[in-house]
Amino acid sequence: MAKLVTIERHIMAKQKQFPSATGDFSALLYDIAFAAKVIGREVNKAGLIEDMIGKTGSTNVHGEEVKKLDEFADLIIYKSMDHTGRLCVMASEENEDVLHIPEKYECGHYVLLYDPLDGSSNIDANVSIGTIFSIYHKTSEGERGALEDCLQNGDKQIAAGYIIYGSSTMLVFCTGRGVHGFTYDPTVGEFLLSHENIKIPKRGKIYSTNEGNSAHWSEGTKKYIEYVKQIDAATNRPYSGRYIGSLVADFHRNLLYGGVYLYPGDNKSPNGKLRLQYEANPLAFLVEHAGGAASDGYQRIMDIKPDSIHQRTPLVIGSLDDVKEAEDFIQGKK
Ligand code: P6P
Repeated sequence: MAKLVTIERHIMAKQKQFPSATGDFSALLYDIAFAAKVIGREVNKAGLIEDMIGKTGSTNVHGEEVKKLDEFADLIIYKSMDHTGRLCVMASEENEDVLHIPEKYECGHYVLLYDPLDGSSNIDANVSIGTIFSIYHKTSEGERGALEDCLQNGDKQIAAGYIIYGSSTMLVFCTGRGVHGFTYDPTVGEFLLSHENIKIPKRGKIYSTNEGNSAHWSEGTKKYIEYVKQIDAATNRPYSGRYIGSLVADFHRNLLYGGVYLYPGDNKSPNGKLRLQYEANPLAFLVEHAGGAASDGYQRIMDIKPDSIHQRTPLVIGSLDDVKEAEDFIQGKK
C-alpha cells in the first residue's frame, strides 16, 4: 500500500524544519490547494454544465477573449485568499491592476501572483489547462500591499507552482526544498504525494514551440529548430516535436520527460507572448529547483527586473543542456 501523504502532511513535515514558522505560509499553500480543488471540479465537468463552456463576450487587459471558466477561476482564487489575513496584495493575469485586500480584512506579509487558468483557449476542446502561481514576501512599507510588492525579481520568489487540470488534477509546487507533485484523489478529496523531488533530465529529446510563427523568428531561433530536427544519432537527434498550446501541459511533460519549450521573441512580437510575472517566473523557479534552466534567450528569467505586472518575455525553458544549446544558437554562437 503506497504511503498516503496528503499535501497537508507534507507541508507540516517541511514546516517542522523551521521552528520559527508561524504556520501562515503553510496555511497559504492549503488555501491554494483548496482553490485548486474547486476550480478542478468545475473544469472537469465544464462540458456538462449549461453556460460554463464558451466565452464571456469580454476581453482582458491583453485583448484576449475571456472564457467563463477564466472568470470563475480568477474569482475562486481571489475569494479563497482575500479574507485569510495571510496576503497583503494579489495580482492576476486577468486583472489590469493589482488586487488589494478589502479594508474589512487584515493584511498579512505574503504576495500572491497568479494566472488563474492558463491555456483557456483550449477549454472547449477538452485539452489540459492550468493555474500558475508565485508567492513573494511583502517588501513595501505600508500596512496594505502595493504595486511594488508585485514587481519583484523572480529570484525573490519564496514559492511557486501550478495545477494542471488534465487526465488527473495535479498540484506541483516548490518552496525552495525540492519540487513535489501531488495528484488529486476525488474519492477522498485530497491531493496525495505522487511525484516526490522531481528532477528534470539534464537533456531531453522533445522540443515544444509553435512553428506556425517561424516566418517571424530570428535567424538564430530558426537555426536551432532546424538543428534539433537534423538526423544525428550521436546527439539523439532528431528530437520529437510536441506542442499542446497550453503552457502548463507542455511544461509539465518536459519537466517529467526532459526537453525544451520555446516561445521566442520575433519580429512581430519582440517580447514574445508569455507574461514574466504570471508564467515565466513561477515556472523558472520550479525548473531551476528541478535542475533545469529558464532564460529569455540571453539572460536568466529570474534576473529580469519587472517594469510592469503584465510585461511579456521571450521564454526558453526546460532541460539545462537543451536551454544552453538553444541560447547558443539564438545568440549566434552556433
Ligand atoms: P500560441 C495560452 O494562451 C498560452 O498563454 C500558453 O498557455 C501557450 O503555451 C501559448 O499561449 C500558446 O500560444 O501562440 O502558440 O497559440
